[in-house]
Amino acid sequence: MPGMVSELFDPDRWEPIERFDFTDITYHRSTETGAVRIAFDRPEVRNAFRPETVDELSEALDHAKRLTDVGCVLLTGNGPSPKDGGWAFCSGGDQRIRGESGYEYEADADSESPRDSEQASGEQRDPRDIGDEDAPENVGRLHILEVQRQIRHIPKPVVAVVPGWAVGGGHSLHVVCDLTLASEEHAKFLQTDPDVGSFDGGFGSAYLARQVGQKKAREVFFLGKTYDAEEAADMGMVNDVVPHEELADEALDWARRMNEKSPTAMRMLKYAFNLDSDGMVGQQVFAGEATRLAYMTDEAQEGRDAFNEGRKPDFDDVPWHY
Ligand code: S0N
Repeated sequence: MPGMVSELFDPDRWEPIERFDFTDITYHRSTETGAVRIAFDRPEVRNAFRPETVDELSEALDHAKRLTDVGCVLLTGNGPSPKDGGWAFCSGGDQRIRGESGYEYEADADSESPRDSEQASGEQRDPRDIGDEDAPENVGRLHILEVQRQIRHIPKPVVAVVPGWAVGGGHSLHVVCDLTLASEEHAKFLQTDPDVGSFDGGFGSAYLARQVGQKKAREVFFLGKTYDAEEAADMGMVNDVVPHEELADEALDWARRMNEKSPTAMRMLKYAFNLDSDGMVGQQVFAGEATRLAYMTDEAQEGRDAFNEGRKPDFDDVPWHY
């Protein structure tokens, strides 16, 4: 059906976020609850990502972070493939445009790509343009890792909604999400990194090992077995499995449930869960949140006011809590 976002998409429950003109993803907000839906939209290549895709994903996540009435991000893949009906969450880096040091932008500098014309009309910033004419146009990039960090640090849960293949860098993305919901019939989980000479030595492997244990994580990478949704749930890397037709409704239901909870408690919990696998960066993020809360107290405001008024702060009425 022309213009259809995905077979698993009810246009009555979502509205497009129109300030962006994305080509590789779709981006919607719920008409019912504080949730956004970000979906890979390259079903003909099992939703493989190219640098353009990663830029768009990054922009959408940054936007979703700033939506103060949104408490949940659903990350999924549109489908099925118009070529063969196959479903995918994401099949990782697009191997067709992998250069010598990473993934390369497809449009060359002279081409009139949609992004180039947007740039000319001033509609949308091109993330490649860093305002330096001497900068090389097409250096290989691995910036999906930056997106992984965005998913870790966005102060609201991100749910991987997996309608089909989650492979390679796409597998790592589901690993890094807070929760994973999978299609009973079509979801499949596979690590091909060592088949194509790449390796996610960060969250994709080490954090996976925290989820499924060392032996299983090594099996995922070293043997490259394919796991169906039930097997992935038994291993501990998938939270729940639902019939394919119910996947989108169940995901929105999860979003609604999480959106009803205390925003502060949810962000503090997310950062608390992250802390022991984020090292001092995790401590910094958690401490930043503690500082934000402290700033809201009379005590901190007295410190600010005293400085601005050129007097000594008066903390006499502040109890030393125990
Ligand atoms: C997904 C698989 C298992 C699906 O198999 P199936 O269902 O049999 O479909 P196919 O016929 O194989 O595929 C349908 C069409 O889609 C194309 N396609 C699929 N995946 C990709 C892809 N990743 N890139 C480009 N095209 C893809 C097929 O070619 C086919 O096209 P047509 O119809 O024209 O023939 C199966 O397709 C599969 O195994 N795909 C490859 C999966 C893979 O190896 N992905 C890359 C793994 N590596 C990464 O993702 C690295 C990511 C990364 O950036 C990174 C991150 C952290 C640290 C390092 C790195 C790093 O790159 O080094």
